Amino acid sequence: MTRLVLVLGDQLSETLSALQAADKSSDVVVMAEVAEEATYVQHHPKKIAFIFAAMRKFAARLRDDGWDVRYTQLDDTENAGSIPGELLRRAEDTGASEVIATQPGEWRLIDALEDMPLKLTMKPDTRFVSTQEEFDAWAEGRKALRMEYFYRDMRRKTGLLMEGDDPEGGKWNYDSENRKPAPDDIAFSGPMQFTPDETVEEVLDLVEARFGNSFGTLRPFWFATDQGQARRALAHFITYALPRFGDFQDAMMNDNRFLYHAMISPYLNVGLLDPMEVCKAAEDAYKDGHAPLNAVEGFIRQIIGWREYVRGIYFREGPDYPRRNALNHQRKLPDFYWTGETDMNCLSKAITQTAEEAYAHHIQRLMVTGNFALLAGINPHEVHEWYLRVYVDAFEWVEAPNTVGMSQFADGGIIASKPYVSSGAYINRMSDYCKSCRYKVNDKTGKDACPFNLLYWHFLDRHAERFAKNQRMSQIYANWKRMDEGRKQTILSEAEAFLDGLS
Ligand code: FAD
Ligand code: DLZ
Ligand code: SF4
Repeated sequence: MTRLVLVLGDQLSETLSALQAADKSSDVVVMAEVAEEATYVQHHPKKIAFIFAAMRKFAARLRDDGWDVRYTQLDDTENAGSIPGELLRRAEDTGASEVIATQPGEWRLIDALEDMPLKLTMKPDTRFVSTQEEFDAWAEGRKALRMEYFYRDMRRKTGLLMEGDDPEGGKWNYDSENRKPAPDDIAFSGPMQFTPDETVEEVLDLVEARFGNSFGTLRPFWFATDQGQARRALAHFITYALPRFGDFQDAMMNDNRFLYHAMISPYLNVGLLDPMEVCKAAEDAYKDGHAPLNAVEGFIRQIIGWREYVRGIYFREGPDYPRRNALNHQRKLPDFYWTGETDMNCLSKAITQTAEEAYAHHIQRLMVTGNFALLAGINPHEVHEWYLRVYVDAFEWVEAPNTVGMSQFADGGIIASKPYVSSGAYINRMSDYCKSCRYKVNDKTGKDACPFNLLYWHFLDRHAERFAKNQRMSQIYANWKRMDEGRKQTILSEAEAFLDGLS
């Protein structure tokens, strides 16, 4: 009896559990470009194009491999418009009454599949280092779910950078060596870029016609869209950027959008790259003497540490997680998040780059756009939707914990032990943004004062009850307490005036 095998746009791996559980000789693979997935938030056009192009190429690969693939393009007249709708239509065509799926990376779609009037076998997504059972067992009974301890377990489990039971080099974490400020220039030309082939060009035309008015520019489009290209992009990063990845991981520059970052998150998240393949390539670079330990450890930690950990949190915390708002922040997202039109150079640069590339690196997301939203008290759900829309690598399982938890502290401190907030001084130390800004980063008050300086104290003051007792913040609160009362009032009233101006 024929069964339907669902392959979603971020499940483009031959090792997918649904494919492994199916029978090539009798089952039918269903893949569909559908309006519901393309519009549940208004994604960046580059993101939609990346997913559709990679889906089309993966479908061709499965066909070459002998699978019967029923692929629906967005503009097919019979397109039912949603994943469950497409499965029902294909069930009618083929007489199938059963669907094999791999668990989607979003509660919304899990619920939609479970509500279908078809028998559903939902397999776990095995394209991760950790299973959810493992994560839950690790989390159970712990007072604090700190990533570092989970990461150590993942090192032990994978054997990556281990000397027997001990970490390579004697330390688990080399982060203290990874905080160098922006260098004068960067010796890496950026991620490998690919000229669109016929399949990609067709998708670009479709996306331009249907989603051309969304935030962000579609062309030039240079992402890898199949496994072979993604592997070349990875090899390019390992050869030319990994050795310096650690040193400048937190740096930001006016004229360099990628620094030594990998730009592989989209490829990992849709399944064109496997996390262990990526980490082993990095480990080999260390063993061959090509890249130093601080770089390789830092890079591997992002993948088997942070990436796995945020996924564990998303599925452990449940569907309400993206709606949490522990700090009761209610302000509307400022319009400049959609235009980049602000005198604050750091924000303008990060947002313009986001519009053009559908990419910004971690510190831009956390310490520029995220930091500002948190300091200004923007509603975290609006912030979450912005991040989910604008980045090519954004899928809820990874985006929501990073935004709602790490960046906006809206989960009340599950992920972050203290809020990631800073004044302009941090941005000035790590970037060259402030040199060309209309505001003065060293001015704490007055018409030229950097807004981050004003909002920083405003945030700390309005949330003093919650954070003053936090040991890691006691020094900052002591500084605030010591400050002259008149100066405090000036800072607070200038911050209020700035916030009023936002809306
Ligand atoms: P590199 O800096 O080169 O790092 C290598 C890899 O490590 C990345 O490709 C990624 O797979 C992984 N990684 C690094 N940090 C994280 C992290 N915190 N969580 C998960 N994986 C990580 N990452 C996404 O993949 N999708 C998102 O939607 C997303 N949203 C974010 C929202 C906010 C507010 C913040 C602060 C971070 C977010 N991140 C997200 C994490 C991180 O910013 C991106 O993974 C990274 O910028 C991707 O670029 P890269 O490949 O050049 O990363
Ligand atoms: C993000 C996305 C988009 C834009 N379009 C599709 C699509 O048309 N068909 C599809 O199967 N998947 C798409 N995706 C990815 C899904 O939204 C993703 O699988 C869920 O959000 C779960 O992570
Ligand atoms: Fe950003 Fe302030 Fe620096 Fe301007 S001065 S770039 S607003 S941190």
